[in-house]
Amino acid sequence: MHTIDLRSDTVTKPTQEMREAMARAEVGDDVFGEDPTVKQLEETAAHLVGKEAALFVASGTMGNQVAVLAHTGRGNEVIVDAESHIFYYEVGAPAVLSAVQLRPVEGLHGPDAAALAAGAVRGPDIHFPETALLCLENTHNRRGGTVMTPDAMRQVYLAAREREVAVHVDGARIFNAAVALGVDVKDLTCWCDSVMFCLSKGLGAPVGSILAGTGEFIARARKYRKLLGGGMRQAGILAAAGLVALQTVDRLAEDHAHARLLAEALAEVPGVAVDLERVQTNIVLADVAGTGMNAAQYVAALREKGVLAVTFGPHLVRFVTHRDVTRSDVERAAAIIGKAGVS
Ligand code: TLP
Repeated sequence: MHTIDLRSDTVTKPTQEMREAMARAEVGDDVFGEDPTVKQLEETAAHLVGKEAALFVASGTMGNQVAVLAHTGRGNEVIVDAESHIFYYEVGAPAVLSAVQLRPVEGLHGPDAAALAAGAVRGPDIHFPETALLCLENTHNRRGGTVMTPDAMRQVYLAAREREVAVHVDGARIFNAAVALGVDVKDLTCWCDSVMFCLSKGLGAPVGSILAGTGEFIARARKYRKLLGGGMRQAGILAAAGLVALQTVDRLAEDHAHARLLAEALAEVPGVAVDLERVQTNIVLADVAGTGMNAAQYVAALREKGVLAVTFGPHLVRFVTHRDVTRSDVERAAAIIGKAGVS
């Protein structure tokens, strides 16, 4: 019996179609601007999210950090949600690379986001750092894959713009948000100055993310990517898979249906609490405190039975659905989780 890997949507393997596209890809030296496949991916991606230009980067983390570098100056402050990936999971990179200070704000992903954003922007006091940037995350990973609506993003964007603060969106899973909301992704990305999205998560490419924004911003970002050692040469090999990945956006609805199925089954397990309202895309967070196990013990018990998940807090476990888990895998995982030893 094969293991059902629900640790992340990053674990998907490239499809046959991607491998064939990679093998066929026309390539060149992208640092010289000569890789036609990378160019095609960047143009396609920019068009898709309604921005002037885009940059192919090695990872979501690199995309976010290049954005922070390009939007800020030394000593600036960057407003982020207190549970954001940029604050929580990027190894403190804004401090190391951009020499900026992060201002984690609780609730920046919630209904009061615009007011909180407005309140967090610093005034002219001599003691204060200058606020240069505000980052949103959509969907929000640590908040269970929950979506931010176009209207909520618009309000934050307007509040920031009024105060001359740029907005970057960590849209690692922005297409999950668009599909869940039933909107064009542009209805979300029009409310920001720059957006990063990942090709290597739900879209299934082996490697890579996109940073998009104005032409001038992307020109600066390109230089910062080089500074970070992210100038890749015959990267068309990777971009080719990214182009195939971009054609699979609609399939994400399937992952969302699978997550719901799993969440509903988990919610029935004694001792496990799932907030079903927050299961909006492909992520399920389960609080296992009531089982008498902590998250690490629970994850270890699941692993024994062939289901992989990750800890997300002392008692919080995260499950993520993706292309490489089928409906019957999810049903089997649900049955395993419901059984003694793990409940
Ligand atoms: N998230 C990973 C881990 O780092 C937690 C995952 O398994 O979910 N923004 C968001 C919202 C993300 O969830 C991630 C990856 C990134 C950025 C970074 O992308 P990569 O892993 O490509 O650097």
